[in-house]
Amino acid sequence: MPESHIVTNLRWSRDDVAALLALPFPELLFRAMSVHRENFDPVRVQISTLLSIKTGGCPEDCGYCPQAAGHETGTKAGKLMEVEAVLREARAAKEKGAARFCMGAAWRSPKEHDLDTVCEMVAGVKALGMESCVTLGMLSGVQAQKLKDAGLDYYNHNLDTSPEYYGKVISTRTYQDRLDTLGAVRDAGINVCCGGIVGMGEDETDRAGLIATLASLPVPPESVPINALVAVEGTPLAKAEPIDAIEFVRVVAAARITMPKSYVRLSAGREAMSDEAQALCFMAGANSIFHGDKLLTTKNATVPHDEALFARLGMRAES
Ligand code: SAM
Ligand code: DTB
Ligand code: SF4
Repeated sequence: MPESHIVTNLRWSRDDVAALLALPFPELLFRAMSVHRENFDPVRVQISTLLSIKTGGCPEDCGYCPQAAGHETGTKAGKLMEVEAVLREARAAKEKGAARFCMGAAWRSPKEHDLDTVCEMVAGVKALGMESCVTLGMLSGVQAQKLKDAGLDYYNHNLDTSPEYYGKVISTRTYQDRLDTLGAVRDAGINVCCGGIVGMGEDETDRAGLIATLASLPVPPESVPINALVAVEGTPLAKAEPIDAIEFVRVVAAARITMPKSYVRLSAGREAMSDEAQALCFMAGANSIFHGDKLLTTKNATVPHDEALFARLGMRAES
């Protein structure tokens, strides 16, 4: 692999990424750490807070997701929250140090009147002086532009896994559908937040395929969430073998090396992860987390636990 790949954003092949993932661990970590400090302050972590603004009852069949209507997970389906209730949560998140407020809805794609309500939420979050992010499913170009006009900073839309493994996890939409929405978001001038999930029974080639696809998008995502599957009872992936912590760190390191200027978010799965594994992820270049006791429907690492971990590691929230 040419050295130049490490500092410039040339396209990455799956083989390039597979070669990174297979490096001796100290070598991989050293390269990831070097790229990280060339582009970021390695002790600073961007803090986002998540809120589920519309929970459950989703018509899609994503095999990992507790919110799919077809999975019996005990997740109660709700209506879209009121704007004021969402903004109360945003204010509380700001007081706890979050710089970005991310709102998630269990939709295949937003209906027009719901999108208008979400636009009000985005404008309200912006007015609080926070960055805004939403994840609402598939979007048309016109819908993306509406969100941009409301002041949206980031749109989260994950590719989740490799193009080849995708159909084993989700049947109600295609990889190309995902890429089309990412294109609409990019064209509207909104920052892209796009990553995936590991620990869904995929192999190393699939992990390489995911990272290579993300790094080879026309413009790499500004934010790359790497989720460890939260295996939820009642979903088809409930019994998936948990990902080995070292394998997980390798994926974080590969994301950092291939997308040097992107924020890499250590996303779902921190609750089940040891402090030592999280520390390795931060060393490997993860520089963003979800902070708060809940993700969308599942538990996150608790706020006091994160505060203690940051203190032990001498790390700080990005202001
Ligand atoms: N419905 C929209 C969509 O799928 O694009 C937005 C919400 S969806 C819950 C956001 C992302 O959460 C998914 O793309 C997936 O990557 C992640 N996710 C969902 N369930 C998860 C789980 N059990 N473990 C880890 N990540 C999960
Ligand atoms: C992302 O990549 N992970 C977040 C956020 N983007 C929307 C969601 C994680 C969800 C974990 C399962 C749940 O809490 O329902
Ligand atoms: Fe629906 Fe999103 Fe869950 Fe898939 S990941 S079932 S689209 S809420």
